Amino acid sequence: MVDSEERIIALIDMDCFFCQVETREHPELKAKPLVVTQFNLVLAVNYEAKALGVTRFISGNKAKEKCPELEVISVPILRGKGDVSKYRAAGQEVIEVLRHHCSIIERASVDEAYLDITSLVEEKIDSVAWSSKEIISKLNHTFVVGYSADDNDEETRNNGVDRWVRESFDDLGDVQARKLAIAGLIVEQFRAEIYEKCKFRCSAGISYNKVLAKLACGLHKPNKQTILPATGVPDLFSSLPINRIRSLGGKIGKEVVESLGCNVMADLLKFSQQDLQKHFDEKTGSKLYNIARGIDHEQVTPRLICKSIGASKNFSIKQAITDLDTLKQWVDSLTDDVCGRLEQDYEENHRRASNLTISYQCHQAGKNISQSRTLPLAGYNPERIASQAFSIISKSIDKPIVALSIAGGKFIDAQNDGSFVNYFKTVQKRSEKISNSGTDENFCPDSPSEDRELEGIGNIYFEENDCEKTDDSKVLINNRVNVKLREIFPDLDNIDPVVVELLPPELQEEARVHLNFRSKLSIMSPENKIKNEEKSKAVKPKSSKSSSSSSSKCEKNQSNIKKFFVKNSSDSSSMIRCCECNQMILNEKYLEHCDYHVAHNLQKDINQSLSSEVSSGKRNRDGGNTPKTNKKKKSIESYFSRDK
Ligand code: TTP
Ligand code: CA
Ligand code: CA
Repeated sequence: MVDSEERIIALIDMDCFFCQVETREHPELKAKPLVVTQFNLVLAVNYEAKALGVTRFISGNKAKEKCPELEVISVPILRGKGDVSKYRAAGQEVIEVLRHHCSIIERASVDEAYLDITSLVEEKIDSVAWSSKEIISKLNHTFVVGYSADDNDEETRNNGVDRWVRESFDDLGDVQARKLAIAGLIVEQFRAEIYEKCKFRCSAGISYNKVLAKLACGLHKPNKQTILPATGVPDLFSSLPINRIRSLGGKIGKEVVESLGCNVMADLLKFSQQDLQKHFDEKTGSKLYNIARGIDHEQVTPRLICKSIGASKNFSIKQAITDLDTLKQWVDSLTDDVCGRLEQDYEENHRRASNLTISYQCHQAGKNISQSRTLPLAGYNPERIASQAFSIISKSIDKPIVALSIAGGKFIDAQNDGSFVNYFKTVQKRSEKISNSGTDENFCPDSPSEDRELEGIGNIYFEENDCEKTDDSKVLINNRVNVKLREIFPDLDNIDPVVVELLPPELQEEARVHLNFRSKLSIMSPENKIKNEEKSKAVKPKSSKSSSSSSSKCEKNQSNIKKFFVKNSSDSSSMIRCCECNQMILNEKYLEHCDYHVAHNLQKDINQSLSSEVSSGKRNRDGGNTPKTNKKKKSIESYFSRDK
């Protein structure tokens, strides 16, 4: 990789993207003021509407009040949520164009990508003896920071570019500046080709690193590009608000402003690296120190597909979820959505998510409190995922729930794992009975990803902002191993059906042979899963002795599974850290390891609910106390019966 000081990076961002996608689909909208809304909230505003004072994140009605001739198009709605698949696909068309020219592309959101064009520039600069005149004539949509004032006319823009190119290419000129000029030509070509092939206009920023390229891109829009040379940085930073910098739009930026008293980027220059490291942490301190000087070492990491796939839904306080039935409907809907997309991703990209992140926000004391939990993900079974999500989120149902999100992430290669989706895939989709009444604000679950913090926005970015690396060296191969049943259940006469259900199909098959009771076999069919769980709950505690002996057997089985799946070797090349127990697990055993946790947790849940039912006297279905009918007191398990 090139030394960070010598890189040439471009950021290409589509102009008013959703509006352009809609206009391409409906050419009659061309040149008319247009907004794209989701649940009546304006997400995208075209430049004709912007000129008439329409802004983002207001209601469609308010936008119409401001501009009565405004065209309003709504994002398609699927299962009560905005369906952004067509915009995502349109973004991918642009990436396909760029891929023909550049191999280092990092898709950073639904409509933008970073490109490391250093080697393209080096080839081009040496290919001919460039004349300043020729370069100037080709940089016909380009601004140069420090040479073209902010809101200038075409003549001043052109004069600025002229002056900068001549200075850069004269005898005393700086070689890095010359490279930037050639980069400008390359990006002008890219943008023209994007328009030719996709009919989308875009803007671009060109500089030495990602932070500066991103910043530059926003300086002149639409259909323009901006070069930010090193000489332009000090002047620009002298008046640039802190939050205009990528990664300083969120918490860190706020702290820089509030506790360090910095308003513009140049204010940060008075702090030493040590000061900043002391105030923040070592990494953040040196990052801030560098950024204040226009330095950023972050590489453009080639990745074209998203790093996590999620579905989320926000609710206004008025529409917040306050009962388990509604919660279950939404959890089901989001899970179906995520599983469908994960399955599609599996087909397209031959990878599978190994982590499941369940996030939600509760409204309490006037504030939205975020909660998030990451679990190992053993398969794309909506029933199981919904069950896990529901049991986690339902614990907070005593407070209004204003945001939900379910996402699969930490993808691993699944080239040779054809059975994965088929095995875990559900055969039956849940009903689609969610009403279309929510207001999607912009819930973006807390995420360590810098990009998320800086964009600080909605559902789309939730899944697009950080994208999966396509670096082959990082791809892990996942082969399912043939585990021997006896290694999991040393006593084959005492196989726990709950654990069996979570084993790979070939082992389930074998286990069936050992299970004595036909009725127990039905626990493995999803339709009968809940009924059987309930049956086993009702049967097991009859004698406290048998219950405890069965649970100790189960623990023994589980500890055997655990021993089997946790590798002793220190070779970490093909290992994954389990987010549940933090142990390094052989990649090929990861699926089975996840199953172990799911089995273990399920067993724990069942044991807990049994013991609480026993102690509260509520367990006995045949003749004991009738369970209360109060909605909120329904058991979590009861929500997973299919005929609900
Ligand atoms: P942006 O690139 O932020 O905006 P834009 O392309 O509409 O306008 P600009 O010309 O200023 O670049 O977002 C890209 C698309 O993502 C946007 O068209 C709509 C969508 N979007 C959301 O769905 N939710 C959000 O919170 C934001 C900010 C954008
Ligand atoms: Ca954009
Ligand atoms: Ca964008």
